[in-house]
Amino acid sequence: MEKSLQLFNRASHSIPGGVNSPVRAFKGVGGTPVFMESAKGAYLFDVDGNRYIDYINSWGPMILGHAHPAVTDAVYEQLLKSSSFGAPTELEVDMADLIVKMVPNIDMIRMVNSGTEACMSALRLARAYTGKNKIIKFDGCYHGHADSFLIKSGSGVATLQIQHVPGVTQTTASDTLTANYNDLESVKKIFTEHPNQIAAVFIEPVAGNMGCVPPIHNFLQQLRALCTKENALLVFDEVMTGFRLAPGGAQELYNVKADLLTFGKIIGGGLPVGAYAGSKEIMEKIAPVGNVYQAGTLSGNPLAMAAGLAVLATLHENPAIYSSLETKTKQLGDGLTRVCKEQGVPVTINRVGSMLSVHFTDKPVIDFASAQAADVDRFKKYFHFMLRAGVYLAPSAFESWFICESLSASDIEYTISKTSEFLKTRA
Ligand code: KE4
Repeated sequence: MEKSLQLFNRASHSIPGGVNSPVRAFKGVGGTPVFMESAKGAYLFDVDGNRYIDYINSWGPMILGHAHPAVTDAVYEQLLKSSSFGAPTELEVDMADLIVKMVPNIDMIRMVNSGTEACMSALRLARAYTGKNKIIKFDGCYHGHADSFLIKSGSGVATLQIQHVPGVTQTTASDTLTANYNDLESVKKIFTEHPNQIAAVFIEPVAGNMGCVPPIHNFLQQLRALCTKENALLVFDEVMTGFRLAPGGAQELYNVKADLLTFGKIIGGGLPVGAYAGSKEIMEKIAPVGNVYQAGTLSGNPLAMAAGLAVLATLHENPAIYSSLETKTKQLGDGLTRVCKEQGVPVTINRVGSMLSVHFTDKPVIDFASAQAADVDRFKKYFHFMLRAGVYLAPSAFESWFICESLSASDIEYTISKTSEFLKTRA
């Protein structure tokens, strides 16, 4: 028996589902998860010595590729000085200053330990700042696993088809209202039905948790105007898009200013980091300046700051990385579209920057319903065909792929040719 399967069987006795995060369990595609041993650049190596071209990149953080020397050197050097102090460090100030410089429209930022914590904290802050309780999120968007966001969520909640997450009380759920992505009228309707009750609208400015679903023309701009008119905060969840779509994330790419932003993934360089940011006026409601309490033993952890700073500094000093990522991702998307067309297989490829997803449907995928309407069974077969071919895709039709800077033209061509082989099987 291969070592991955042995480890999975062992893990299943002491870890729920054998994994520490449900999306890793392959429930969205069937089979059992592959256990990884190491990674370098664009490649993963599993415990049985198999190599994979990696299109997950730890669900986004590894934008420079795995084990990038700038990151490994920085973390190793910091580790020798100890891994945590529980006291402020210069690294945290450098990190905050760099992010404030790179991201438009923010004065202050607070570090936490995950995207979930960032969104949970931004929610508490939005409620405190506005004095209102309800929020609007979008079907298929995922903002981490805090109770208030586990309503019609994407990512693993969608993959596992969990309609109502037990443990989330009806009281909590009643304060979260859901609209349809790219459908401004559905948002307006909620505001009309709940006058002066909405604290904030949370959105993934490019959705990555129902596959990659971009905003349609002007949607974000109109949402911005609506939130301003309704005195609700607009919160861009940039845990995925931050520092990936542009140095200044989706705010820069779409030239739309949110009131609060959440970050994660890339800013930790693969170590556990989240953050939330906004104007001085809003952020100084947070303790110890204001009374909105939020805390964390390992928030701003020096190892995580060292890793995150190494990645952000590399991106900041080499903006050409973004055009390189765009070129690679476009080459991949165009190639996949071409081979599907050659084989007469309907496909919609959604792509923004270095986020991409493949939907086997001839219809546009602009929201959660249209993502769900695609041929998910064909995606499952595609996933396993590519895995056997040494290509590691997102193990769910409701996830985005992430391209890293280490990905080579031959990796991309290999991915396209193996996709063509899969399509010829008529699976
Ligand atoms: P974390 O708590 O997983 O660090 O971040 C939550 C989160 C918040 N906002 C967005 C837009 C996100 O995509 C995420 C987490 N993304 C998933 C992948 N779709 C993480 C993978 C997992 O759950 O293991």
